[in-house]
Amino acid sequence: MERTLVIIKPDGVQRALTGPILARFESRGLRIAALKFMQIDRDLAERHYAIHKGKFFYEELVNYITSGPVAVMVLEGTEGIRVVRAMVGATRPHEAAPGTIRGDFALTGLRNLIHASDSPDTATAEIDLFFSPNEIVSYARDIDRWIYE
Ligand code: FUP
Repeated sequence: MERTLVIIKPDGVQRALTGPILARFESRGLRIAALKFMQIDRDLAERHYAIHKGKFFYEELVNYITSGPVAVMVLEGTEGIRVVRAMVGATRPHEAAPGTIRGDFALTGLRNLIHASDSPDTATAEIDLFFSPNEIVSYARDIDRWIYE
């Protein structure tokens, strides 16, 4: 079981795609371990995107992620980080393959709908940034025996 952090970005919320995107992850078999709806402030955005500080797109990126409410979640499953990244698709929406979330719902520029952790180290740090340990729930679902052999 691997946990990953997913953010449905302001364009995803504004376009009423929170439900459809979350449904894809649930249908795949991933389990929701934490979920909240919030507005990211500048301080949190700067910490989340610290790796991009100084890059030409940084200011726009921080402005975008703070521009409206987001849905933030921890998803878990086998190879969860890699599986979720594959479902999300390429960073640039116009390059994202059909069948991916970005390839099916996004078209251009920064409006790429969703963030997902890209490695185990990043996932741990990002989960820590958005959730305290007592907000993350460990549980089993009855359907898990039909998903996991
Ligand atoms: P991703 O992991 O696919 O969300 O992409 P990154 O974490 O590398 O980048 C975070 C955000 O920065 C992307 F959503 C879009 C933006 N970005 C650019 O605008 N230009 C770039 O060259 C790289 C990233």
